[in-house]
Amino acid sequence: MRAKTLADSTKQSTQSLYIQKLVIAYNGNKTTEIFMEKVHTTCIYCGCGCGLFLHVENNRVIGASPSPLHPMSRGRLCIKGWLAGEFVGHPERLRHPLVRQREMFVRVPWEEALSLTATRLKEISRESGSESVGILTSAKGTNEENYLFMKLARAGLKTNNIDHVARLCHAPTVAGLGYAFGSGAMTNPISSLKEADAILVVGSNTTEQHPLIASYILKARARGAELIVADPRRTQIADLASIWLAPRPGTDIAWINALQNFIIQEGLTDEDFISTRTEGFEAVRQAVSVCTRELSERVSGIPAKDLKEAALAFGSAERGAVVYAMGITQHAAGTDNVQALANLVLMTGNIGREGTGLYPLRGHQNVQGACDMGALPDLYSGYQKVDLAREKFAEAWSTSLPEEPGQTALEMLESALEGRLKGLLIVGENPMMSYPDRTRIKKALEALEFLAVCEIFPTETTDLADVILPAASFAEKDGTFTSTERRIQRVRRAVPPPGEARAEWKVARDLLRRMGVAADYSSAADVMDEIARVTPIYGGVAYDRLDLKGLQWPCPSRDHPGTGILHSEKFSIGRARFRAVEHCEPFEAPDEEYPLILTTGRSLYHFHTGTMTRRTSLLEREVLQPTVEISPDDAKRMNIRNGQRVEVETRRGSICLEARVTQNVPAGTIFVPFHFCEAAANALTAQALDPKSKIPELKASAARIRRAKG
Ligand SMILES: Nc1nc2c(c(=O)[nH]1)N[C@H]1C(S)=C(S)[C@@H](COP(=O)(O)OP(=O)(O)OC[C@H]3O[C@@H](n4cnc5c(=O)[nH]c(N)nc54)[C@H](O)[C@@H]3O)O[C@H]1N2
Ligand SMILES: Nc1nc2c(c(=O)[nH]1)N[C@H]1C(S)=C(S)[C@@H](COP(=O)(O)OP(=O)(O)OC[C@H]3O[C@@H](n4cnc5c(=O)[nH]c(N)nc54)[C@H](O)[C@@H]3O)O[C@H]1N2
Ligand code: SF4
Ligand SMILES: [Mo]
Repeated sequence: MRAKTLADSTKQSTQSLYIQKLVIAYNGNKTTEIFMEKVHTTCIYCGCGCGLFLHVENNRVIGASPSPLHPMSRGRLCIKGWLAGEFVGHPERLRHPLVRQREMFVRVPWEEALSLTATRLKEISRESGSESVGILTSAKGTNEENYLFMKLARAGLKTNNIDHVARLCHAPTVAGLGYAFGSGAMTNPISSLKEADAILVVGSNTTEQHPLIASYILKARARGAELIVADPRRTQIADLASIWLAPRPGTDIAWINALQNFIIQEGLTDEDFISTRTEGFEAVRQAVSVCTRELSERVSGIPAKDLKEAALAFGSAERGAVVYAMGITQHAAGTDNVQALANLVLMTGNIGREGTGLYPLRGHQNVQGACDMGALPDLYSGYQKVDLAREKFAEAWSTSLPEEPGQTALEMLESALEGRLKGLLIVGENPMMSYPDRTRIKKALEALEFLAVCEIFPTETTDLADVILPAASFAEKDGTFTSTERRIQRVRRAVPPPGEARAEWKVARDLLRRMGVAADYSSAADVMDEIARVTPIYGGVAYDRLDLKGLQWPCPSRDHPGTGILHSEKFSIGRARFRAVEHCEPFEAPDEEYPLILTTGRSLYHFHTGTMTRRTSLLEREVLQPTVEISPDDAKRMNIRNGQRVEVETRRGSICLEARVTQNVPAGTIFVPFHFCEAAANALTAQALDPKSKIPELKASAARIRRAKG
């Protein structure tokens, strides 16, 4: 008998766009039926926000595949997306609530863990004041979770001490573009990039960190668009560029101002746009008039002729777009860096049209959403200021709310060191690995009287907790994520959580109730309904509207289709604001003792502190061990060979790892990714903060390197 092909024997038993049930009947000697389900959801890793299906068999995730109809990813995923399901079923998942008893973690019922968390935080707040407690919430969590933890801090604990890793990421964007445009969000949809005639990419390793966004940039490049990349390292996107500018880390304002000066001199500004849609240009014109290309060359190391070429290419483009990420924001001058780029797109009139715009690439898959939900010490959901919106929220939640803005993430930990902050709840962050100056962070967390951590895996941070609350992962709960293009998309429960692990919207709800705040939610959709009621930019969002495409905010009402391009007619603040900025040296300049600049970041295969990607076999196989990138010149001078073990040291600490000698970093700069606990980059970094946004300078520290002993 002819063996049946898979096609013969595959029946689609139900077919909806979101959940496809397949019955595969294998017809060999006997018939075996396998039930497989494909559940449509959103990738857990980066801010691109690709759509994918999780494949489920016997209540286990067995794989993932791209969503062909997704408006941005269109049937494509990067390698992390294809493997996004693997960590879900990992045997090390946290399965039960745990409480520390005499240096041991002991399993306790949920009731006990929740009551202990609520009681301890409330007790501390009663005894030492509400500013002695705080919450760090998660850019890995859903919007609904972030909203409820924001509510828990404000309504439950009566504090505005609520923040999350956006503080280490795009806080300068929220502050800088909030001032310049009235909104810190990406101005255009990702797809708009393919229509640009010139794209300037600054401090973004786009092909590795935002692969799907890179695909749109490369589409424009293939069409003949100019691609200018400014990165001290020769990244893949720098390699593909028409012009590569390699500034010394921490010198971007110097060259961006000089670029603007040349654009102004050449008459390449958009005078009409400047006069009708902006204010404050004259001050910028004056400030940059002294920034010559020669001066920029001395400060940044970028040859004057390359800068001229870049200025002509960008300035003469009909549609110019500017893309940036951590190379711009993670500096003590982060907010000024962002403003410098805002000045550039404003003076060239590159805003509000297809193919133009300013693209801050949000990192975590839901860091945009966590900010939108008001997991920030000075803002409620939808960027409503604490002082202006307090009464509105007090009425909506039928409770009293705190007046003073709270502390930012690093300020909270600094308060802990000083004994002022005593109780902390951390939801889905791993500060022991991701925050700068690890020794100091450890001291701060150890100084707390009470620390609760809600996580999916044991981490360096859960090690220090008094209570560990096991969370459901993205594959095990309902909710929404908002991607970097402001696209609010569904996350769907595909499998049950392991053991007793729970979706955090339930955890937050139960903590709210224990603190006497009404929390009447029976599903994540109920939470979204409340978000929509109190958050004008999410006003028209409801689960029944979030089909395969999601919705881009602002979406103020049920009949509003969502917004692709922002600021097309006018800015929410009326006119956009120029602000003059000037270069100042990074907090820690290299010197005789520490002659190199250490810059830190990421690689394609791993995500941050590695909790998920280092539990994904194919990804872990790609990068066998941590390395420090060093230029051939420096390596020769310091007698270091490729593959040798070296010690990298700063004034904060030292780590040992393998040297990778490469032309891709310039002489004088070394690069270490922060994924690896065995060589934690944040043992080296400092807590030098940008005064405007309180982001730490993670991209420039003075360092030295030598062959490791033994
Ligand atoms: N694979 C993977 N993807 C990710 C992540 C991950 O961990 N792994 N994380 C996500 C998150 S949260 C984020 S925020 C993004 C980050 O995405 P990116 O910001 O693209 O990544 P980074 O490696 O932090 O830094 C980007 C580049 O900045 C350059 N740089 C350093 N200093 C300077 C400087 O002073 N000036 C300029 N012009 N450039 C400089 C570095 O050489 C580096 O190539 O990635 C997201 N995507
Ligand atoms: N030196 C240096 N340091 C940096 C940076 C840098 O470039 N250089 N970049 C900074 C930036 S941009 C960022 S965004 C931060 C990232 O810093 P973090 O956000 O602290 O890093 P992650 O490893 O992504 O931590 C997220 C945690 O959430 C957990 N998790 C995943 N899903 C869930 C869930 O559904 N629920 C719960 N409760 N937990 C979950 C994961 O296991 C993981 O431990 O690092 C910052 N630190
Ligand atoms: S590009 Fe980002 S969102 Fe898309 S599959 Fe890769 S990690 Fe996931
Ligand atoms: Mo980030």
